[in-house]
Amino acid sequence: MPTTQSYDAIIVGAGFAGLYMLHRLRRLGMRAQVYEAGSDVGGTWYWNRYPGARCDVESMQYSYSFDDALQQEWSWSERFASQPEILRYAGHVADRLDLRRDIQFDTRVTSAHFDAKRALWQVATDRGDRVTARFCVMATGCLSAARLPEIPGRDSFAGPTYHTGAWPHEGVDFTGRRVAVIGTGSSAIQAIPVIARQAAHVTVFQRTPNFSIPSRNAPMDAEYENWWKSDYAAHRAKARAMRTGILYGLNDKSALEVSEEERQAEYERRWANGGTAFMGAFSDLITNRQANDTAAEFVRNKIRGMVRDPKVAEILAPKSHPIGTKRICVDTEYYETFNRPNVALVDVAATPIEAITPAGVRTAAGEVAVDDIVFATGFDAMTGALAAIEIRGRDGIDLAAKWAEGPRTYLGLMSAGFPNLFMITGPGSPSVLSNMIVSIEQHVDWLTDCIAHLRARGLDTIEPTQEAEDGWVAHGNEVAHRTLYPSAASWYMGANIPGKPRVFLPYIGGVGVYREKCDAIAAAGYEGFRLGGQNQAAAAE
Ligand code: NA7
Repeated sequence: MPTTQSYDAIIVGAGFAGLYMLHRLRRLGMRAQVYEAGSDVGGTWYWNRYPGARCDVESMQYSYSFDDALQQEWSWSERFASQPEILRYAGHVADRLDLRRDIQFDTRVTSAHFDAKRALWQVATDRGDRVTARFCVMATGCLSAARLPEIPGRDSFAGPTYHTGAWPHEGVDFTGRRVAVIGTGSSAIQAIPVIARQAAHVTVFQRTPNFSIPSRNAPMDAEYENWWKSDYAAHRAKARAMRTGILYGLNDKSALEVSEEERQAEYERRWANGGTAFMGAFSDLITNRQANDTAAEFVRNKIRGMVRDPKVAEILAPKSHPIGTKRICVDTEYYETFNRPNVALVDVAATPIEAITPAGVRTAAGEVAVDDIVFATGFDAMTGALAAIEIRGRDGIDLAAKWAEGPRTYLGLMSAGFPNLFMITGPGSPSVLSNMIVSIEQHVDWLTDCIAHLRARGLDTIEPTQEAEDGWVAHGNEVAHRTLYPSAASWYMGANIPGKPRVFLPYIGGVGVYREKCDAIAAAGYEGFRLGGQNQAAAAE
């Protein structure tokens, strides 16, 4: 039934960000309502149910830290948690904190308009809800707008098609079937080995090869779990100060200052240990091309060693971007999968996909007949979910229009002209370059303190000044261009979406540094923000 209600806050999304936000706002005594498009909590982990889906941050670190009893009582079964286990964890948290009663599922927010006279957000949903709230929190996720490529004939395919980011809940049985997988990003790299073990045949269509590090996933080591749990608070505190919000060994030496022998030994050690910590092997891998080349060549040689057919190995070995400048992948037997007799690789860079036909995929080299197509083609990252909602701030200004040349935010938390509209892990914050849960907790905590600050002073609104926003955008660009990241055509740069402006979307200054900046800004009375009462809000209209 449609409702007409007013709340203190509307939260859009019931992933890890929305769940924690709801919890914190309730603790402030606020009435918050969550709208969630899915039928249950979990966000990314609700939608991405493809075979092999797994987190590439270690499970002991990919969990909430705000509640010690919660982190002590929960046990992860593996070093890297699988999607079903993370989804169970999200459900457990929702039950434990009794969150579901304030979440309306199967409901998409369609618009959010700011009423400057009343300093209220008017929010509408696809279920006919029309509600108002002082605060509107976009907990919509960075990688939640799944994207299908514009390939001619895409909808003419006669068989079933799937997107990794919107996988059927009942699962898919590929037994005896010929499957095409389009894309070789993190999702494909996790899914391909699992699908290949089941399907009759898999053809992988690769446009850009990616660097992937073996996960060395294993059942949880009891001693390791105990090490974390025996001093969780201290370990978490260290993680929060790290560049990525993940506690792992960072070498502060340059790759170029050590001998070839020491360099190779360091790479070997990290390769054997597995996971994204590989990129911490030396301090300058993301800032110095020559240093980066040594790591990239190490991984290329590993690929050459794992893949039996030298031609296939060369196609799989990335050469067009520095390692780490596209999201580094973590896998279980990805490269080895190409040694299987039932797996074929098509180099789409050499022979582009021309069309999808009723029978399969046609490239410049010919048609490959398949029964199923898996699109592992990614997301409209960081801005896609926000752009899908009609968001209008002061004077009817449209957020998507304001961001036509790229997102503009202050701290990745707010955008000028949109009072009381908050983004959790928005563009301009470390977000996807970090352990998402660490960044989510930091934003939610900061935001909760900010709202408490306003309430304690009888203030109604907060919004960034134009100068503060311009300064933050300039700073974000400046820091990004000190690294090798902008040189890759990645989704970090918006390069995977035709027509999307090429702007480096997340903030690369590091989680620890960023947290200090946010805290200093709050301590200085929310420097760079304009705080106001209702009258000021109306006067500024
Ligand atoms: P990604 O990393 O964006 O990967 C998408 C893949 O799909 C990538 O290999 C693309 O190649 C490929 N792609 C996209 N469009 C096409 C067309 N038209 N033809 C051929 N290939 C195409 O998405 P994922 O879901 O794997 O991972 C997203 C993030 O989720 C991941 O980084 C983790 O943070 C979790 P391209 O590189 O653009 O040439």
